[in-house]
Amino acid sequence: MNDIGNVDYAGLIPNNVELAHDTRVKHALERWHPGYLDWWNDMGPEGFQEKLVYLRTAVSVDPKGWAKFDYVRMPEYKWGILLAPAVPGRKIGFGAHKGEPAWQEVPGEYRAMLRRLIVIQGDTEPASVEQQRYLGKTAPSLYDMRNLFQVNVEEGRHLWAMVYLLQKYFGADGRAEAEELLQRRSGDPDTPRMLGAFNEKTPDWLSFFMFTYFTDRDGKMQLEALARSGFDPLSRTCRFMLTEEAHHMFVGETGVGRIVERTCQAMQEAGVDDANDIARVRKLGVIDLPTLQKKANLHFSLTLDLFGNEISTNAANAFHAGLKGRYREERIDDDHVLERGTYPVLRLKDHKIVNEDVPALSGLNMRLRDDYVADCNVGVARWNAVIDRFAVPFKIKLPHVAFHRHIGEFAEIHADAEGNILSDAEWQRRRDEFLPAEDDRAFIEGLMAPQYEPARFAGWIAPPKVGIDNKPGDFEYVKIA
Ligand code: BYC
Repeated sequence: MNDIGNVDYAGLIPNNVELAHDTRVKHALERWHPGYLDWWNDMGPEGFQEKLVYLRTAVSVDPKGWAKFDYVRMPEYKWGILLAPAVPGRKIGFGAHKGEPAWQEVPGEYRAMLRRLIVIQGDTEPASVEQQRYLGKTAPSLYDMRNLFQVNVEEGRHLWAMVYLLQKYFGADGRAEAEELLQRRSGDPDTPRMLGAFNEKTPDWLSFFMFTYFTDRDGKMQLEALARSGFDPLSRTCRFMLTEEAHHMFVGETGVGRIVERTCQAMQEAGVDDANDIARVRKLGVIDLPTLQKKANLHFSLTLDLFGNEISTNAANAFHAGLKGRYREERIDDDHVLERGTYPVLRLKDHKIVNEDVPALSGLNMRLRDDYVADCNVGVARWNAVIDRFAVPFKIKLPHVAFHRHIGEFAEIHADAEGNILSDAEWQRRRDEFLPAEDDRAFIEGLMAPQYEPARFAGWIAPPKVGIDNKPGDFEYVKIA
């Protein structure tokens, strides 16, 4: 066994779960592997599969040095099963079982609920790879292409992470679920992915950056909540996934930030002061800020739907059972049981949006969503700081939570970005003010020409401040030739 850190890196499936001694699960995973590769080849990045990509591979779970960078062909990426180290004597931190030892096996009474959470989490991972399938063909640089593929292979690894839990702890049902995770397809009318946002298209690179900024951040929040789980293998799995997830949000935040920077710079060079003079800005070959705002509105609102209903018995049950906690549960100063107490939630009452205190357990989806919105605003402030640096009078702003919703209380109304309720007719008339319209989409798609020369970037995006793994600006992140 070639042990790098605490990871068995020698076999087909690198792991730190002693797979070599767990023949049942090892065989189940080995049987699943060819189907996974078929899925990757059919639905993973289109083209470039034979190219060498400078990727990081997790080879350890040591927080100080877990990744190794090297050129790899994507189908040969070592998708492994890595759990964060066990915390000796870990106790369940919330719910009815608070203070009891964390479970190492699935508690029978919660089996169905736990399986559902793991399957939903697992389903999002391949879905995002499917959504991003065609982007390599229009990559604005080799640096960006490499980041896309990095995100893709890691989402693939996150699927492995959930499949491991299903196959190890859920027997025949788990194996069936693992198969189905390879069968569903993003956007397919007959076999769609489970959650709405994962059936949308990611047609261009602005969408990709918005997706990795907003939707991967839902991933962060949900993984943070599952990392508190009383089911210790899920907790440890999610804790390690979070280390990888950080890069995905970095790609999103810096991607949008670099587009903002390039737009402001082009405006400054051309002496265009009015950010709303869309026609003049577009003539410069950059993405105007109002269109960028509309894309943010779209991706933010689609992602809010992923937090479920305002009032949720599922969320209450999962917390009560000790399966899914809150964001940074251990830092919250309360009893961690929540049988008393309330949480303020925005609701629709008599066709008005009002704040209502609901039982804290029922409002857990909204508590996580509020934490999410606060986290989103941090990066938005950084984008605005770039705009300020160029003294352009424009501010990017997250829309109201009632805007453009398909799940929950606000699904039945239309609201503008400020949260004013609109009639159906008014919404139809003004929709294009808030969301990308056909001509916006066509303009952005028209900009998406590939730039595959090392050190070169498409004209609508600024280069990054630093390279990946501290590589110099002309580094060949993907060997295209
Ligand atoms: N679409 O009680 P409710 C990521 C269903 S992203 C369709 O409010 P709950 C990633 C719901 O299933 C993170 N259906 O639901 C990011 C329920 O149906 P059933 C993924 C929806 O359970 C980028 C019914 O409506 N992980 O990792 O409280 C790239 C009642 O709803 C939707 C997780 O989500 C929807 N949007 O909340 C790659 C964590 N919303 O069961 C990866 C696991 C609700 O009554 N999932 N419904 O038939 C959960 O914790 C929860 O299931 C949810 C929903 C937060 C999703």
